[in-house]
Parts: sequence; structure tokens; C-alpha cells
Amino acid sequence: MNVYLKLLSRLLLAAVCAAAVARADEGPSAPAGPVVLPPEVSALPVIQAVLTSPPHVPPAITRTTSARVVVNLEVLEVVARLADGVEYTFWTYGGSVPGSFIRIREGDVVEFHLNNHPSSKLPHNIDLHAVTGAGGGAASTFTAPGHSSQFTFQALNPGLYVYHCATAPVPMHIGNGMYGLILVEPKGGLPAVDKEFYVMQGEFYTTGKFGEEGLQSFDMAKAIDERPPYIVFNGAVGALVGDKALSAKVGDTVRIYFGVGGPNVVSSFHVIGEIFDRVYTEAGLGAPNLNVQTTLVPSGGATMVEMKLEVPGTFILVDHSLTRAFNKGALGMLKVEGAANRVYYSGKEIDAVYLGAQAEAGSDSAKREAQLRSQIAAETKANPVIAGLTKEMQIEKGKQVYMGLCFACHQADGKGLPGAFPPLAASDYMLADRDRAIRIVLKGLTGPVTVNGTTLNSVMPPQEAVLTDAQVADVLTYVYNAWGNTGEAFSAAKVKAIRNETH
Ligand code: HEC
Ligand SMILES: [Cu+2]
Repeated sequence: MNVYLKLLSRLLLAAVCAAAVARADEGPSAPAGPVVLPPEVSALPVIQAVLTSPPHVPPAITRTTSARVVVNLEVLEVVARLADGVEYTFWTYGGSVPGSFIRIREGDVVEFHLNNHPSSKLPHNIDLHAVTGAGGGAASTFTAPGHSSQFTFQALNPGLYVYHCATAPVPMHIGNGMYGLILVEPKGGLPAVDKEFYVMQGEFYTTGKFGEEGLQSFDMAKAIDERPPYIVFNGAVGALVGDKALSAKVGDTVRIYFGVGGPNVVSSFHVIGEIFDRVYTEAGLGAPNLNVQTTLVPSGGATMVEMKLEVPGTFILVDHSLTRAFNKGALGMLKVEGAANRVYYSGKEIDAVYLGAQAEAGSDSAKREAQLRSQIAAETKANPVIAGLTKEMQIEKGKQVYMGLCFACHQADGKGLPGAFPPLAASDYMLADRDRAIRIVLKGLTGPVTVNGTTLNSVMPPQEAVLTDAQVADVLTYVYNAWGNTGEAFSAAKVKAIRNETH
């Protein structure tokens, strides 16, 4: 009959039979009535907690005394996008993955309400790692659809803590998105920063492969084998890219509250092109580690990283176990605007490409470029009509960019690799739309793409942080004129216009 009732009775039975056995997943516990608070606690001001969905963080706490904080968290089962064309039934706290960010202060007495929406199909609960008490609140919050549970706890330890569902089967509830972060600010507060962000990594065990379209469901066998098709930041592939990228300005100090929901996979958290000035390892509030490149974050754990942004650009957040980033979705972006500091980073030195033995053709083309340069100089003196030579020059410069960057995937002969990288040689897809080609090089490409009748569903990383407008124009001029392709030269001005496009 009713799945939920069956499950509930199974849990009750398990609780009775195994009363003495410690369980990670907690079934229901009978309500004991509201706690009678001592007068000094009941005298505390009552404050309604501000909850935010990712990547937002509630404002810093400015009060200097404890409070009774009321948290109202709603459990919602929602169908939402996991990747382009891929949907998933997420179980959430507050409608988002990760769930709402909760911010309280050390010493606060929290009146916690867990409200399970009537449209839910299953009971849920919550285990907050910030709670000192059996199950972290799990048994006290076991809540049927259309019900609400209340319990009280005092935040004894400051820190950044994961919360998650602990209803059986626990890995399935977490694997469907039931996790989030609760920050317990220390009494003295945290150091002030200019921007704070909320990012969590978690993996999804879909029945279909990565990118397989349609509504996907949870695959328990894959979960047990720890073979997730998706490992993502903030609940979906691309949740933090393009117009959803995190944004800041040069000179800002940013803090990322980074957690791992799991249920299984740990993260080697790294930001490409930045160094964490401070890492509060495992979100412990002792002295931070300084000048860290990559920090390991356990499943069911968190960290706080802080970095001052010295130069503009797009900085890529990854799990540095990199196939997770480039093939499973664990990739986000931090876009930093402001004036360049070319001593810190001279992003425009276009000839500094190293060409290894594999890219011999590239170094020949460097020589050829030098020849053409002097030829142009000579020719310009005698003849102002130099258009043809400029295109040839762009082709040679573009070839160097190609041999330093694109060839690793699309191959030196432009034929790609079947099943992994699409061809650029005679690519009907590429040749059909020049602006789209510029956009792909700048912004990357995800989702299914059909080239010469063969469909691939992979990820091309964006190159906008790596290449100048001129380099993009040159490399496309090269690929549009190599391996039998023919096409006009691309202009840096056109690339610039597309780079500045708003979505
Ligand atoms: C890390 C590997 C990688 C690198 C480096 C890379 N690409 Fe790609 N590229 C891909 C993948 C994978 C796809 C297909 C993406 C998809 O299926 O969504 C792709 C797709 C494309 C496409 C559209 C498909 C086609 O064949 O017409 C173009 C054009 C393209 N890349 C050009 C470039 C150029 C130019 C560079 C160098 C500036 C480059 N790529 C660098 C992996 C890469
Ligand atoms: Cu649950």
C-alpha cells in the first residue's frame, strides 16, 4: 500500500528490536513536550534565523550576546535540473541543494523546527553536526509528510558544520541532496571579509550515464560501489558557471564556506589561478594554515578558505581529482573584475607558448611568423595592401596557440578522438556558425553536440581566462584554414564583442 507507512513501520520495528544497538539512522522518538528553560535562557531575546539558498550566505552576526534563535527549515522534494536535459528528483532542505545556510552564534539556544511539506512522499529528519546530543537531532526530528517537529539545542562549539538527513537508507537521502551547512560564529565573530559564498560538493548516482537525458533516478548499486556519474558543486552541472558564476572585484577578500555532502566522495578543493591565503582546515577555528594550493575536505566535513583577489580574470573552482571537474561536473567559476596588474600577471604576452617535441609543427610556425613579420615590414614600406599577409600571419600565430593548447584534445591533425573529442577538421558544426565557434572557445561547451553525424556529450573547458581576444581570433583563423577547412580571418574586435556579451 503506502510506501511511507511501510517504511515507518519497518523503522519502528527496527527501533524496538535493536534498541540496544547504536544506529546511525534514527527512527522516530516520542515527543516529550516543550523543554522548560531556566529563567536566564527564557530571558534571552528571540530572533528568527535568516536562511539563504546557495551561493548566498546570511549576513554576519553583529550582536555580542546570546539569543534564542528560531530556525524554520522546510523539507521539499522537487524535480529540478541536474545537467542540461537531465532532471532529477531532489530531496531538499529549503528547496535547494545544498540546503539553506543557517548562521548562529556560539552559546545561542536554538529552537529548531523541521517542517516536512505535505507533498513529500517520505519521512525525513536532520542530523546537525553542530549539535551536541545523540544523533545530532535525528531522532527528535523524524518527521512524516505534512508534519512538523521541534527540538531545542545549545550551540556549544563554534565552527562550520554539515547537516544532513539521517533517515534510512541514509546514503540515499544524502545522495538525493539532503545536506547543507550551519555556521556557528565564535563569540568574538569571524574576521571581516568583503564577500562570502556558500558552495558544497556532492555526488549523484543516476541510473543513466553522465548527460543521459530525461528524468534520472537514484541507483543504489552505483552508490554502494561509489561510482557516481555526477560530482557537482551546488547541486547541478554548471550551477556556478556563466551568469551564475560567483563574482567579486580586484582588492576584495573573499571567504568560501565549502562543504562536502557526499554521501561518499571527498574533495581536493582548489581554485585555478589563486592561492588560499588562509585555510581553516576541516573548519576548525584554531590558527589557519597559510598559503595553501589545494585543501582536502572530507565527506560530511567542511572548510573555510579566504583569499585576497589581486588580479582580474575567471578563476575556476575544481575538485582537483580532475576528471570529476572536467567530466562529472565539479567545476565552478569566480569572476573577478577590475584593473589588471601586469607585474603580478601579464595576461597578454602572446608568444610565450612552450612547444614540446610533440608540437614540432608549432615551433616551425614560430620561425615562419618571424619571417612573415619582417616580410610585412618590408612589404608595408613598398605596398600598403597587406591584408593577405595579415591573414597568413594570423594563421601562423593561431597554429602556435593550437599546438600549445587545443591539440591536446582535438589532436594535431584536427581529427579529434572518437568518443572523447570532436573533430575540427571538416566539422560541419563548427563551420556552420562562426560566432558560435568564438563563444565555444571563450565560454566552453557542455551537453550533447553533433559533429558530422556523431553525437558526443562531454565538456570543453572555457578558455576566456587563458586566451586574449587576439589569440582567440588567431586560433580560430588557423582552425578555419587548416586540414582542408577554408574561411575568412577572425577579428579580435569581434571576439571582444562576444566576450563582453551578457547572457
Ligand atoms: C580539454 C580538452 C579540450 C581542449 C583543450 C579544447 N577543446 Fe574544444 N572541445 C572539447 C570537447 C570535449 C568538445 C565537445 C563538448 C561537448 O560535447 O559538449 C569540444 C568542442 C569544440 C568545438 C565544437 C565542436 C566541433 O568539433 O565543431 C570547437 C569548435 C572547439 N571545441 C574548438 C576548440 C579550440 C579552438 C580549442 C583551443 C583554443 C579547443 N577546442 C580546446 C575539448 C577540448
Ligand atoms: Cu531525508
